[in-house]
Amino acid sequence: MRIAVGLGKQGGEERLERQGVSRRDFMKFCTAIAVTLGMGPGFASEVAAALTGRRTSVVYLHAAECTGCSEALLRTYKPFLDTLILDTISLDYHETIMAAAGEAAEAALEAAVSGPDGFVCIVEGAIPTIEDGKYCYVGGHTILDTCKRILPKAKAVISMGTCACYGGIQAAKPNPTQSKGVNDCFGDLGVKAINIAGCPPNPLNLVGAVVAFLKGQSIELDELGRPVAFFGKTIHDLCERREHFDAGRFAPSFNSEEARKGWCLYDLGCKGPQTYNNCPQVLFNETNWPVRAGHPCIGCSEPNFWDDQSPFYQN
Ligand code: FSX
Ligand code: SF4
Ligand code: F3S
Repeated sequence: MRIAVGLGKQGGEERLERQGVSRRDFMKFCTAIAVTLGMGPGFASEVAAALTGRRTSVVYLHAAECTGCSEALLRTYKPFLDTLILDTISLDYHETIMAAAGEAAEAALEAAVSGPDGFVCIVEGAIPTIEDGKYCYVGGHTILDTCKRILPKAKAVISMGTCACYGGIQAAKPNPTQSKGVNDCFGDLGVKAINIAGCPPNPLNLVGAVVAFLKGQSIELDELGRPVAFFGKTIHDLCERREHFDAGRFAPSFNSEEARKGWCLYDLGCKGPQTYNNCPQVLFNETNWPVRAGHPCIGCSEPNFWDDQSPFYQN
């Protein structure tokens, strides 16, 4: 089946076709991204054109983290993001999913960051800084040094996940490795990363930011560096249990009939009122989000949430 979304033969049309991604699935995905960006479903073809135009080199660096961000990215949607990103954007370096290893991987990184057309850099994980960053080595270099060398050269830097944005669990007290987020660490080198917060973040928010960049669209950020289009409202304001909160109907326990009936989880520890993210609108895996599944929001898109928002549960 052909993918006719108004792009040149050099674009993603043939690449997606080769991967067996149908036009219908691809356009469904583009509609979801357009809606995530707040552009409305009518802009799906613009999103498609951005994603299937000239390939943009993307370098994805792993620092100190659990790899949950990449796991979320790889399992999210149809067409699966690895197909889309590997074949549409040019993901030239990603330690978890690239075939190359050892010196070949190092060479791929060097080639990507010295190409004539520049590159976008995505960072996942926090940057350990104590003792010259020796608690996170990749390929014989500390991630601290690698980021210092690479990030200032990138056309755009995106922090994927709360660890890269603000330090995450690595920076939780007592933060033995003195881990920091990307902007904290490299702001004085002129790095201004877009923060796609969440632990893990929603992959559609990452793709939305990449699409906005490819389209040359300006991305409005809040004071914590997060795109307002994705992080402009609280979980509480978007929550489907909200009418129960407003009516004073609070579930008394996780295993209660009231919790199953959709009553509010505030008394069980929900941090939705102080957490900015679009989970209720965007969902994970087209399926669900924590509060609908009966789990309180733990505030995972906020700085220092491991310290500041815990205890996560009350009973
Ligand atoms: Fe894990 Fe990513 Fe959390 Fe951090 O996620 S899901 S610990 S934000 O860097 O891999
Ligand atoms: Fe707000 Fe949480 Fe209750 Fe939803 S479950 S209405 S986010 S307090
Ligand atoms: Fe995180 Fe709360 Fe969403 S815990 S995934 S911001 S519902």
